[in-house]
Amino acid sequence: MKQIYSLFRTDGEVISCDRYGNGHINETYLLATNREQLYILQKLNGYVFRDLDGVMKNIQAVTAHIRCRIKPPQQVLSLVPTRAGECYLRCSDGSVWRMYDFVRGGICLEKAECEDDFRHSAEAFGQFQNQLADFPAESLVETIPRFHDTPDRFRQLHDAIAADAAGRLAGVRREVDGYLSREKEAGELIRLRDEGRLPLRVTHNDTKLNNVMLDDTSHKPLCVIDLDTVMPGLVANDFGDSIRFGASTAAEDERDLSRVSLSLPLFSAYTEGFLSQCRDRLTPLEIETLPLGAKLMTLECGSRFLTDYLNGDKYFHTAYPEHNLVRCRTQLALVEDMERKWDEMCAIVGGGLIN
Ligand code: ADP
Ligand code: GN1
Ligand code: MG
Repeated sequence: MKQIYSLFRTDGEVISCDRYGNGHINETYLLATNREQLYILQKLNGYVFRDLDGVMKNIQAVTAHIRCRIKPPQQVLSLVPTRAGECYLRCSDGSVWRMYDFVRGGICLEKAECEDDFRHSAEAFGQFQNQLADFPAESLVETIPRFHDTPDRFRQLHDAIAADAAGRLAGVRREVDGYLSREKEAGELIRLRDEGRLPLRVTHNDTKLNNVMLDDTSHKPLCVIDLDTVMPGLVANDFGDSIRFGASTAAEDERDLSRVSLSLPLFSAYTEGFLSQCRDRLTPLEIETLPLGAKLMTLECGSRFLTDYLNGDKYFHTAYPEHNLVRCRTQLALVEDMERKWDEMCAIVGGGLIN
């Protein structure tokens, strides 16, 4: 690793470099120097992101835009340049590395410790929406084409079923049926977008709780991180992915499905925090479709886990062979619970029915 990190402009000599965090995509390391500086070093995932130069251009532009709009103590990700003055390093083997200042005084939670934690994460993503409201969306590179095109995700699931590349299909018929029986609903948000009824905005697209840092003492919003997927998208999807991950009563990879359900108090806290920051910017239909975002992002993410399981775990980092299967089961259980609690979810958000 030394030959990598020594090419960045760190303050002081690096004295430790250890794997860090729980992301499913990049390879993340925490670096400490003899001057007590901390840095995050990441090897970008070139299988997931085909245009790494585009990813880094987006991040540079978006962080520069946010930097002018935040109020202390809030922070924004800050790239550490290479000694050659570039914002990332491309090695001779094609791998791409970047370094960030470590966001001090912050924590990333895997699970909200209380409703207020979750409300604060919602405020962070609601503010993020505001900070980028006047960003020129057309200048952004689409870092993963059709990232939240849920019908396209189902097409990928069909391809994986047809190929059965890892020979795992026979063992997952029940899960396949669970997802395919909901395929019809998958296109609802895309349809409203294509009909011009839902606007495209600059969205984060990966709004998991561990992609936001909260102040480590007050737990107030501190910094939105993991900006690799900032692209034009739908607000309902940003809202929905947060709910999928953070309003579940169990971890994304819980094996005991009886522990998986949607917490309505957490759903309510997130709705309140998110809308407190950006309600005025949203159209009535955008607000009305927030629960649909929660259901479809959960359905979509689960179908992606199932697809990756069938493909032989090529996309998401896994810790054991059934990891993606376990994840796809929790997502399906969560969708089922959202279906049971649908009326309550809609009542919390407070909208009529979509036609
Ligand atoms: P992935 O795409 O793999 O999820 P992330 O960019 O989210 O990668 O980073 C993984 C984890 O590393 C985060 O969840 C967070 O805990 C930590 N992390 C990333 N960037 C920073 C930073 N600048 N300061 C502190 N922690 C960070
Ligand atoms: C990945 O990078 P990370 O771990 O924050 C994935 C998301 C999924 C999530 C599921 C670029 O997020 O889309 O919802 O895993 N990110 C990418 O936990 O595919
Ligand atoms: Mg992440």
